[in-house]
Amino acid sequence: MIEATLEFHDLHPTPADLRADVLAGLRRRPRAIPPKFFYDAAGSKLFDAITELPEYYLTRTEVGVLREHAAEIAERVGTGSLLVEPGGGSCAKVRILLEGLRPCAYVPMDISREHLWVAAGEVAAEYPWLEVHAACTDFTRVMEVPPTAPEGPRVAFFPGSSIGNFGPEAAVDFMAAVAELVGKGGFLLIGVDLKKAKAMLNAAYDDAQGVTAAFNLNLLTRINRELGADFQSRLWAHKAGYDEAHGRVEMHLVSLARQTVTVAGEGFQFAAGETIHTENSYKYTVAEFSTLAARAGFTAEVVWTDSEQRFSVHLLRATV
Ligand code: AVJ
Repeated sequence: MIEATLEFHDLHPTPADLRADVLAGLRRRPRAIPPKFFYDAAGSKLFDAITELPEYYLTRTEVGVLREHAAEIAERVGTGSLLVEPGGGSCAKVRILLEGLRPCAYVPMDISREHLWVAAGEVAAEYPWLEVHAACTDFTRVMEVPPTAPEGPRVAFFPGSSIGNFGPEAAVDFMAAVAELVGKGGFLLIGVDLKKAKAMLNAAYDDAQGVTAAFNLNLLTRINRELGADFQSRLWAHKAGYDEAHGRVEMHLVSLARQTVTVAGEGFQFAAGETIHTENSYKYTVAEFSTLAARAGFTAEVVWTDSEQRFSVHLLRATV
């Protein structure tokens, strides 16, 4: 009988960051709060519900591409690697890769502590041969392999088009940090959503059931709870849409009235119609993304897409 192996590391406490980033974001014009703060326990659950919506084609399309090419991915990457997943969250997609890759260890990193704890425990129980070294961290600040993890050729897995939350320049910086993490010859397997008709993008971020709206509005509930704020949900609305000029879907929270909100003791005035920008989701062509990857020190080994060219999965190799 093999014991499940789960090591849990808290690399980074987050409450102070929430306060500083939210206050700075509300003082700024236009006002903006970083999307990483969506993922408290309720937000992580709402995001998982989004991935199952009929309009949110991203997850099921990417899963299809990964399944179709899992054998080739394993062949190209080889077994025995150290598999690192920044933003591993619910650790769902990695299951497609585990049997083929047979990594020496899996390192999911996520900002959502409870969510990561549960998900990493499930992976460890399901794959008794696998060492799991989970790290609770804001990977946009601290991206380190925990000291208990074994050595092995490193492979980073960054699915879901999470890269789209960064602007192009920040995406290059992030991927350059990943290149450093995996080292020369290391791999990055990354999912990137593709540019497409506006109607399909708009529907994916403004679903009929209102789950994405609840996900966006949950940010205010979280801020109320954790920063002692007094946002009233009924005075705010979800707004999302594709901005062709920037090549990104923007999400905002719209103030439905002229109002004052107190956050951590500080008063903020909002005009009716004023927004808080909560997320960008950049969309790329395969060529555009390959150019960014090259600037970060990666070359494309292979790029796969689904038959309708909705979503791409790039297998990149670090050259520096
Ligand atoms: C997890 C960042 C990839 O941008 O599509 C889903 C988050 N926001 N619906 C995305 C999200 C609204 C998602 N990422």
